[in-house]
Amino acid sequence: MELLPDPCKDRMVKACPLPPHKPLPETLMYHQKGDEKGKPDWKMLKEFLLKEGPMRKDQVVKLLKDGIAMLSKEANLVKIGEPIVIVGDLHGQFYDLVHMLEKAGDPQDINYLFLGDYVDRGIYGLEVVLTLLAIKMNYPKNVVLLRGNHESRNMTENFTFREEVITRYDIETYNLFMDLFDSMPISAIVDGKYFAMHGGISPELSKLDQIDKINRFQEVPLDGLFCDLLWSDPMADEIANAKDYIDNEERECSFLFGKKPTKKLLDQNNLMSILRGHQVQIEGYKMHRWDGPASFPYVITIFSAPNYCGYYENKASVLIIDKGNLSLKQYDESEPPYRLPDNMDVFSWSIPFLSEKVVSLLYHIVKKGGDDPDEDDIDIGKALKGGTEENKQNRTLVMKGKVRSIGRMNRMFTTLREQSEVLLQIKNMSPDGKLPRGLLLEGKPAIKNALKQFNLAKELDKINEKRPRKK
Ligand SMILES: [Mn+2]
Repeated sequence: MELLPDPCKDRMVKACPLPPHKPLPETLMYHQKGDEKGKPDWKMLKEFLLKEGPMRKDQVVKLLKDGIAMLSKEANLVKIGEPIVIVGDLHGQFYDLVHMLEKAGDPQDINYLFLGDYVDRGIYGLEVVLTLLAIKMNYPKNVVLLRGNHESRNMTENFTFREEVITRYDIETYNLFMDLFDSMPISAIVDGKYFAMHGGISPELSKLDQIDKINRFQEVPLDGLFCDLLWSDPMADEIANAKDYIDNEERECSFLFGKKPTKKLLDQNNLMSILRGHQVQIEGYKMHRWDGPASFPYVITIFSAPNYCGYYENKASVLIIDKGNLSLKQYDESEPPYRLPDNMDVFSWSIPFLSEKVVSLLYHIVKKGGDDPDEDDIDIGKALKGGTEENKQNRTLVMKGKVRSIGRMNRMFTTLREQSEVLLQIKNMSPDGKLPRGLLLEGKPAIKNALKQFNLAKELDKINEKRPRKK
């Protein structure tokens, strides 16, 4: 393994391999012989992308076009059997996806159902989608990629994925990603017993065959059955028994669904439970047991992005169904090796250091000798007036004034640098890059308790759960 050069012997991460500088040749990206000939070598591609290897535009375009052709053939409601791993929201956290795949099992041995929200928030949406496509191309019947509410123009424009694709490629590539999202199926039946989708059920849904009548090859509508399947949420346990459906105020679209309509739909279609993602959970999952703590859950929420947005400190999990048994696999976050704190670019990261050093250099040049400018009470006004006979003395005073302001600037830069990592972290959570108001004044939240941190993150991030208004 070729490692990054370390001429000063001070590299922090010594085991960091050299990122590939050339795209993967076609002969390595695609299997060349046997039954797999012509299919993407997804393990090779995954390893290459893990090292932050670059892909040419035509390689991305080919994967997307083949993906669109493959996904377009599927029904709106796909059927898949067990043993199976069910994966919730990933949100561009590619290193966590790879870690999960290692933990949960090779797709050649076990089926996979992904519940959507592959992109936005995290910065590796492209890697997540392309790797999942490459896996599905190898096992088209054993891997299902459902569409989440973030797989849409509306969401990717308001969050980060559109920018991610346009920065790395162009608008044409972005439009192909959108065509791919339009072709993703919207729900699944697992093992004939579980009804899976990204969001939840809809007041418009009574029979499952209604789903296959939807025209899914379009942007997710603002209301109706298609919208609800990707956007609705289950009610909080305390109120789930009281109401059927109520408006989903947190999302500003779709509904919250309660126990009665859920039970009715499950009973009528001979199903056990609803499996869905869409909501971050501190343990990576939630069992919505609306008949009491010992009962079988009506709904299971699965969330598979650990330490969501780098701030929630939540665990992630996947649900495994094998021989009729349900089990959960939990995992923590994996650090991307090539990233500066909070995905800062090298300029934003280093400018505070640079300014601090330059100012401190200036301070020492101007200061001359050993006197501390803060100790003297300098009358700058008098110094600036400067009569001719006092000229020499006044020049010294002016100089001292300058030294003192540089000293102040120096301290400001130090504070700025110390605070900038924390502030950037919080800034990354809001899609428009704006800081939540009031937070700057409070400074760094000195919270160590994970639950408190989780609840704080959820509260600050609430605005991002809403459906963005049309521009
Ligand atoms: Mn979602």
